[in-house]
Amino acid sequence: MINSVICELLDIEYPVFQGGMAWIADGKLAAAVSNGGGLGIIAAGNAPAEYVRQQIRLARTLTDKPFGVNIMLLSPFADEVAEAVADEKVSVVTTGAGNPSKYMEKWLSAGIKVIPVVPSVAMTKLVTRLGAAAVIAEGGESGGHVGELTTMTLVPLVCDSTHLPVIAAGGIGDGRGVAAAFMLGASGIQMGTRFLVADECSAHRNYKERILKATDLSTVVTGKRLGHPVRSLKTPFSRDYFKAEYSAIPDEELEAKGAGALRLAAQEGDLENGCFLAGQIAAMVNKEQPAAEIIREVMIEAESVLKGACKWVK
Ligand code: TUI
Repeated sequence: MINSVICELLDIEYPVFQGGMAWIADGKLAAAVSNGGGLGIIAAGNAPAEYVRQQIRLARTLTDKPFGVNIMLLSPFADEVAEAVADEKVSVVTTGAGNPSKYMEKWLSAGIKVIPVVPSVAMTKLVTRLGAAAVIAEGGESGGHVGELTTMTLVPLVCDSTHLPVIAAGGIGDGRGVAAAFMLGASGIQMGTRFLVADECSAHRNYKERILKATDLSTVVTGKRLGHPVRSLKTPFSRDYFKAEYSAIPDEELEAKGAGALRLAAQEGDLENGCFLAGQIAAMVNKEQPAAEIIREVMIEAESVLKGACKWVK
C-alpha cells in the first residue's frame, strides 16, 4: 500500500488520476476509474455545458465515489462549463491548456477542490497563491496539448516551488513510471494513454488498435507554429499537418486543417483524417483491461519497484 496525502485529500484509495482526454473521457470511464479506487475525470474538451452536466449525472448513477471534471481552457464553452461544474458541485476540477485564475474563486466557494495542470514554475506559484488544492505537473511526453518541459525536469521543479501535493503526468504508463514519479517528489500520478484501452473506454476500436500497435517513435508533436503544440500518433493527418506547418500556408488555413480531427479519431476512428492524441508511453500499452485492473496492476508494480530501491544504497 502506497501512502499518499492525495488519498486523504480526495478520499480515494489509490493516488491515480485518469487524464481528462477530450472526446473520450466520459462519465462511464470516469466512474469505472473511481470505482477502481482512482480519481476518474470527465473531459469537457470543446463540449458545451449541457454535455458535461449529462456526463456528471451519468457518472453519479454509476459510482458513489468522488470524481472530477477537466476543463480545457481553450474551449469556446469554458465559461459556461465553469459555471456548470460549480452548480453541480463536483468534488474536483482539473484544468488544462491555460490559466484558470478567473474561475478559481467561483469554484472554491462551491467547495470544489481545484487541481490545475501547470506547465511551469510561474503557473505553479500563481495557482498556489489562488487556493489550488494540488497541482498536476504534466511533462511533454504526454498526449494532447503539451508544454515545453519533460516530466523528469518539471516534477522536481514544481515540487520545489509549492507546498501543495504534486501529481506527476506525462510519460507514466506502468509501475516503474509511478515509482519514478514518487522519487521525483510527486504524491500521485495521472495517466491518460494507458486508460485509452480500458474496457470501459468508449474510444473507437481503430483508436485502441493503433495504441496497442504503437512503438517508441509512433508519436509526433504538431501545432507549435500556432502556439498549441499537440502530441498525437503519426498518421496521414499528422504527417500532412506537419508538412503544412513548415510550408507558407497562412495560419488560418492551418488552424482550419485541425478542426474536427479529434472527434474524427475518437468517435469515427477515421485513420486518414483523425488526430489520435497519444502519449509516448503508447509503446508500452499492449493489452486491454478493465480500468480497475490497470490501477491495481500499476500500483502493485510500483510498490515492488519502490521496495527494491534500497538495493542501490550500501
Ligand atoms: O490540456 C491538456 N491536454 C489536452 S487539451 C486537448 S484538446 C485541445 N483542443 C484544441 C487545441 C489544443 C488542445 C488535448 N489535450 N493538458 C494539460 C496541459 N495544460 N498541458 C499543458 C498545459 C498548460 C499550458 C499552458 C497549462 C497552462 C498553461 O498556461 C499558459 C498561460 O500562461 O496562460
